[in-house]
Amino acid sequence: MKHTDVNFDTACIHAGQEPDKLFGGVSVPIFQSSTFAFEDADQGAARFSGKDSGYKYTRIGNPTNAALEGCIAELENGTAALATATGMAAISTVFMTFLGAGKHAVSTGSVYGPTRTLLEREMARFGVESTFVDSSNPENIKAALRPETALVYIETPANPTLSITDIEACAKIAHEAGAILVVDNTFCSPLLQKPLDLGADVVLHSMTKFLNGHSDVVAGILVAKDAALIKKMHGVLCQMGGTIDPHQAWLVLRGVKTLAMRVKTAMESAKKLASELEKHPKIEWVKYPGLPSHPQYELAKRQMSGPGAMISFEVKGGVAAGKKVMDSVGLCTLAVSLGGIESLIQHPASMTHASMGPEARQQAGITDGLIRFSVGCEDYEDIKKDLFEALDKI
Ligand code: LCS
Repeated sequence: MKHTDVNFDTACIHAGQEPDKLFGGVSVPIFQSSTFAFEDADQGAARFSGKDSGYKYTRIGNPTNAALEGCIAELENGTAALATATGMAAISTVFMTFLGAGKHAVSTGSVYGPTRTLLEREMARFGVESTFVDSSNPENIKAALRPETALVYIETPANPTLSITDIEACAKIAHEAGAILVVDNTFCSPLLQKPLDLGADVVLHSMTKFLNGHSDVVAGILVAKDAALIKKMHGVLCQMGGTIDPHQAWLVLRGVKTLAMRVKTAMESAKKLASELEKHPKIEWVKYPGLPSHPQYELAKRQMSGPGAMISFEVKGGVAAGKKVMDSVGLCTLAVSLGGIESLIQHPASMTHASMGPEARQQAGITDGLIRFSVGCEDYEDIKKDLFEALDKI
């Protein structure tokens, strides 16, 4: 049953899932099996030749993984999806599928640190060239295109600058140049942004974040409207080996059931916290897509159905003062990652984006004093009290 005729919150609970055919279990069973028995040798051969679509080996496909893929494909308004062991496994699969010696990629400069490092260092070893631009102005992407550009990669809102990129404009630019547009939708989740509807060819997530939402799983996913793109990436993933484990897939399925309520709760707190922070005397600046002071506030309103739960800010007194805040929080946890039910605070320049190096960070607008706050689902007053008491310690 497709769930396209129900509201998003309902689809989070049901999409891709039917009661189990054997016993009627309401929760999708965890098929914790690496391999699947064939009735006879002919059936085994038919499965490997593709004549029989039954399961054969979990690196290639598994029913629990398929339920999760069906669920996220529906939530993103795609037709097919491919779940991966981590978000980086999804990103490396898309790069290994659509890039190769002599090809060129254009990417948002401010992306998750290892994504940039993967393109800049590892893909470069295989003859792939990459150009990083401030994609908040799509003209910068256009200017960086080359005849050999095969892939345009954007992250919006970007980690950790929260810069916003116009997906529709980038899709047009990429397609005119014969390239595909890949969008990392991790910061929004499909509740707030649907890149495939805006023309993106592939949307991906670190499901470690909002989709799973409980800081207890690492996982990733790729989604497309064109199932042929997913088939191509599936072929590469099967050789590369970054398949998700079925137990992990089941945990994400369970997490997704509460996606809409978690993101809405965290976002309501983030909206209040961002405007309170902006007024606070010890704050230098706040970047949050829901504040009119955000440089792409109008675009964010148009492209996203809500401003999300991620806030970046800098305190007066720079890095030393920022460290004092991070060392002083109690309820909020000093840890990387984001999108969990717990509020998390971290320092990108020395943590998530340290691998980029100072020059790339400066070019991407990631200042040394930037603090990233992932607003969780704790009571708003408790979050505010904890953070504001930490600010008082400066
Ligand atoms: N894309 C984005 C936007 C991310 O923030 C991350 C991880 C990834 C992809 C990679 O996903 P993973 O392989 O970790 O599942 N971001 C992290 C962060 O900001 N702090 O810790 C991890």
